[in-house]
Parts: sequence; C-alpha cells; structure tokens
Amino acid sequence: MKIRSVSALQIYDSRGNPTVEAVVELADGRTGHGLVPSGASTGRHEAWELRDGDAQRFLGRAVGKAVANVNGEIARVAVGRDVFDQAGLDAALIALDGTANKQRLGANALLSVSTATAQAGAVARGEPLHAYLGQGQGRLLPLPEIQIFGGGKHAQGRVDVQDFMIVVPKAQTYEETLEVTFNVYHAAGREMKARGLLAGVADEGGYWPAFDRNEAVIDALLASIRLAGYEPGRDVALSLDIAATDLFRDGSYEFGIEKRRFTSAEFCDLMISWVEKYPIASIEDPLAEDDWDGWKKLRAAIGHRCQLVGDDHFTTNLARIERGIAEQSANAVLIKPNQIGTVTETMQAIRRTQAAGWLPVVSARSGETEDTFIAHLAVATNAGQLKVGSFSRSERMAKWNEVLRIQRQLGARAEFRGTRIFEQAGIRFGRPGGR
Ligand code: 2PG
Ligand code: MG
Repeated sequence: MKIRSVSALQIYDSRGNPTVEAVVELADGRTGHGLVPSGASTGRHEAWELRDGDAQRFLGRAVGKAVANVNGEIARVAVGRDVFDQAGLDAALIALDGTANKQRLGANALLSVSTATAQAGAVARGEPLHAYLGQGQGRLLPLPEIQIFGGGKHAQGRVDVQDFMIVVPKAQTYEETLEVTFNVYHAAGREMKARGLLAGVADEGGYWPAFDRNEAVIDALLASIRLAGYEPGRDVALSLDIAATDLFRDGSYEFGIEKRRFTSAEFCDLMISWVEKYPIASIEDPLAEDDWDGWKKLRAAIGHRCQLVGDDHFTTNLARIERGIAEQSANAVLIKPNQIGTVTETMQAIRRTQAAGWLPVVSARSGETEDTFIAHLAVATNAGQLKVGSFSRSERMAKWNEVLRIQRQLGARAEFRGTRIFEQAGIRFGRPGGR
C-alpha cells in the first residue's frame, strides 16, 4: 500500500505548547496520525526539537518550521513509498536530515511522520497498532509506574526530586495496579489537603507538595500508602525519578530547597542510603547524564536490589546504550521515541536493552498529547513497564486506558508479570514490610 500524501499541522500539547501532528494518507484514502510530545527536563544528548524561536509568537515555541519541513522536503521523500516498509522510510528520513541529532529538519518533524506511518500501516493491515508493530509477538501488559507527587522542573522546583511514583508488587493484574494506585493517589490528596500542604498539581498530574525537604515527600508517600490500607514494600513499592541532570551545577549536585550540595560520591551515597532506608524498587536518573563514574559505582553498589533507569543518561540513543551496557552503568533504559526521532530507532533501543538482559521502561513526556502510541509500543515489544505520569488528566489516562483496551483485544493471550519483571534482570528490590 502506497503513501499518497503527507502533511502536518501545528497542534498543542498538555502544557498548551505548540507541537506537530502529521497525517499520512494512503492510496485508498485511509490515514494514520502521529502526534509528538515534548519534555521539560530534557537531556543534552536528545535529538533536536525544532522550534521557530520567534519570540513574538508562542514565546518562541511555535513549530511552523517543523510543519513546513513535513509538508515540503519530508513529504517529497515519503510520498509513493510502501507504508509497510517502516525501516526503509525511517532510514530515508534520517538520511534526508543528514545531521547526527536531527537538527536540520527537527526530530519532532521526523517522528510525527514516522509514527503516522506506523499508524497508517496498522490501519492498512486492519490490525491494532501493537499487533502491527510487534508482528503479533506482543502480549505482555506493562507494569505501570505511576506518579503520586511531582516536583523538579514540572513543579517549578518546589521540591528537587522530580517524580515520586509507585509500583504495585501486590497486583496480580494490570487492573489491580490501577485500583491500588487510585486508592493511594486519593489518599495522598486527602492527606495533603488535611495538612495544608497542597500547592497544586504538577505537569504530569501528580500532587505538588510544599515541603522543605525531599525526604519529607517520601515520608508523605509512605503515609499515603498506609492510609490507603497497604503495606509499603510488600504491597506498594516506591519508584523515584531524581532527574539529577537538573540538579547538577558546576560539578556538584544541589538540593535547592535544602540548601545542600553534594559531590558525585556523596550523592551516590545518599541514593544508596535511600535504597537502604525506604522500599524503593526503581530509581531513574540518580546521577547526571554524563557522570559515568557515578553511575557505574551506583550500579555496582545497588544494581542487584534496585532498578537503575537511564533517561537523560541514555536518551534512547543506541550508541549511549551500547556504552552503558559495556561499562555496566545501569540496568534499565527509559524509552522515549522523541528523544531519538524515529520508530525504528526506538524499537532498536528496546531490543538492544532486552538483549543485554536489561529492562526497558517505555515513557511519556511531561508535555503530552492524546496520542496513545507508546501504550501500543510497550505491548508490541513486551517491554514490561510503562511510565506516563500520574493517575489524573486525560493525556495521562489515555495511555492507561489504552492498555485496558489492548488487554481486551489480546484476550487470553495477554500476560501480566507485574514487578516480577525485575527478577528477569536479577533485581531483588526492597525489604518485606518496608521501613
Ligand atoms: C522524565 C520525563 C517524564 P520530561 O524525566 O522522565 O517524567 O520528564 O518529559 O520533562 O523529560
Ligand atoms: Mg526522567
């Protein structure tokens, strides 16, 4: 089935910022759409997000150039191609851009067309997207990592740590994870309100607490878990995204709200002490993107008992993942399609992670859209984990809900391993009973 036309328009993400939607139209008139998300705590090694930079319009954030690139150069290369040749299309897009980080045409322009093509391919085959992408091999429903409190750049630095999330070892099914999360999320909201600590809701829908210490948020999370009737560690475990690249300035790590500075070695020790003290199953970006020595030290110290996920550290970039595997700097990789810019490269990153015995965590961005591509990607690749923010706001719930629909489509073939996925990577997290 041939691609008849490719076009784009400027739409808006969950922060109201402009972003790109591409439409790939097939010879028979059917279409696929690709909507691109946008990060706030971005890594230096991410593929380039092209914005117009005209301060008079949308504070420089308009995406008219990216839209024009889709309508012009990219459309000329894509039109007439076989929609089922995703790898061929993605290779052509990469070659057309010609730069190492996709800065000429913009990774947002390229990804919109790459995902729209995948969508159109699925439509043309008459298959759900997960089945099309995974060639029918996807059946593992992901373990959700769901945010309860948000901080960092998503809450104007009101606390330093960016994501305070939970995973649910207790859950035997995907639905049970959602029910437990609902209970913890609402208990946390009630608790914050009662204590007069609620400053608002952060970018990904988690509560935005007015605390003066980062560990006070962890304590509040543990209290919320108990309030909801669960035992921390045994029933519900913690998952943090430190987003430490944002805390790293002039060679040291800084907790702004606590007015504390740490060397890399001290920050590693702090992370180790948290894993000893709290029932933490996973930590993302515990160190800055290029602090390779710190990462290696941490992995050697706690990699057997805690998932260590590289986000800014790897940026879904195969070369960086290869280096991480060679140097044993982590044991898991956050997967964000817009960090790298094409569907093919994203899937390669997942496969390489899995081949190393590491765990991929498919992730949304803090600026999201109603697109549910990543829910399908997680199932298609049997990635095993999905992180899309909190348990509120439709751009988040759209993804959790899509997994429910996929589960129904899969029927008896669907599988849920929950936190048992960690054992696959030799990670035995936490202590029964928590603190
Ligand atoms: C992250 C993401 C999502 P952002 O750091 O993992 O939480 O944030 O999209 O701002 O990079
Ligand atoms: Mg992150």
